[in-house]
Amino acid sequence: MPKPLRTDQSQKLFQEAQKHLVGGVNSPVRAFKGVGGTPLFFARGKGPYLIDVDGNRYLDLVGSWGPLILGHADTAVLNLVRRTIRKGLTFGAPSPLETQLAILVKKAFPSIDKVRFVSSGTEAVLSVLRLARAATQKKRIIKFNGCYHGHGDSLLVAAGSGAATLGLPDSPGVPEEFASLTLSLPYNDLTAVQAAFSKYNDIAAVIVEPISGNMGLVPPKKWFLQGLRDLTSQNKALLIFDEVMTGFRVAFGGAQELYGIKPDLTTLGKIIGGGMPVGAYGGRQELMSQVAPEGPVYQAGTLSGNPVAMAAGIATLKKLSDPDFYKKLEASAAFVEEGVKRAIQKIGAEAVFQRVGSMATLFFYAHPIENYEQAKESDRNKYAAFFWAMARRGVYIPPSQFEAWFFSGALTQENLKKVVKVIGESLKEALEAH
Ligand code: KE4
Repeated sequence: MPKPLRTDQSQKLFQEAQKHLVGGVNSPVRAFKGVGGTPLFFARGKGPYLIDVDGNRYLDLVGSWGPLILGHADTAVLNLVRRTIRKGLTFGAPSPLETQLAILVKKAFPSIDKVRFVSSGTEAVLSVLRLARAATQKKRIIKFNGCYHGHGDSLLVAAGSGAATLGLPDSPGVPEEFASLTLSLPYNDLTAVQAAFSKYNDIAAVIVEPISGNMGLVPPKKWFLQGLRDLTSQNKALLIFDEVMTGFRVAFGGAQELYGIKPDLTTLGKIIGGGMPVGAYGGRQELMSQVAPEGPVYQAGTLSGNPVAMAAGIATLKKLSDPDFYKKLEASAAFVEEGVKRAIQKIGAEAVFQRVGSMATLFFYAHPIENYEQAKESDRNKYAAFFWAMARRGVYIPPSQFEAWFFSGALTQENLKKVVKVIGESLKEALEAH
């Protein structure tokens, strides 16, 4: 049995942080409400490792919630950022780096003719919804239960991720007039989408996580995405793939490459900033040309396209454009999946491991999870015990059942073997405790 985790420094820092920062954090899921205990404060990361302020070292399977597909402090990324930062931090004016990153994004996403960079995934989603409403002259939006698209008012309806972790899928402060224009339907339920289109003739768009990571990892049913493509086309609504998490994650061209579905609009974030704050939205010229200054749909941002953030994104996407990268990453994640499934079987655990590419989640649930209603039934006490059992053994997974794990290209075969071993031991410990 591993020794208890020393968290004195994290506790001290958390106490101080709570006096000045709301909940001591700058994003709710970091407060560890989903697993209890003191949130870990980190001092640094290098390659596959995170080191916390008490000196505990972890193999990191969170990767800052997705951006760090190359691992921490990647040399190529840091070098280009260093070279860029010497020339200044921001100009509030165009710089060549923005065009460079846009070209890299378009190379990976043929559905995108024009890109607009913003500073977060939330901002990308806010902007793309405004564009969709303007382009269709309709108001209603369809989303799916358990999917999280950032904290924009229209989207905080039956939201996943941190909202689900805190049990606040609908946030106070969102006027019911806004919420009433958002229909949230069960994920993987095409009948419900069909019924909505039969009932309403003012649906501007369907926004979907093509692979849901924000209720834990829930893949689309084989026919789900094509069904959404057909229904939106038939009903003159736009299909928006929110690929903030899946873009450059499950394939260089995201879920739309993996499944061969062409959305009308796409949102991106996380990996395209390489660890710096970047979001983006893009799509066909006829849609994007409606955005200011080409068109009347207004959207702006002081630090949009920030050169330093662009540099981190460029260095990251250049490394990802090596086709071998995803082959190796798939082999790593498949190795872990195979080991975990063996452990689940050996222990006879009521648990299921779901994975697409290098995104995965282990649910404490008896059979495969297809939607949020099922995800909510998973045993969160067991997950919390599992989280701390893993942390004590030096592996850091998301502090919430409703999040995806992310494997990075920095994990070596030796690291992966340790991950599999630790998961088996932690599963046993969590199940013995509950
Ligand atoms: P940001 O505003 O957090 O950059 O992106 C919002 C967003 C939009 N769309 C999808 C599919 C997302 O997953 C996210 C953000 N993801 C969460 C993690 N599940 C961010 C972590 C957090 O909230 O602290």
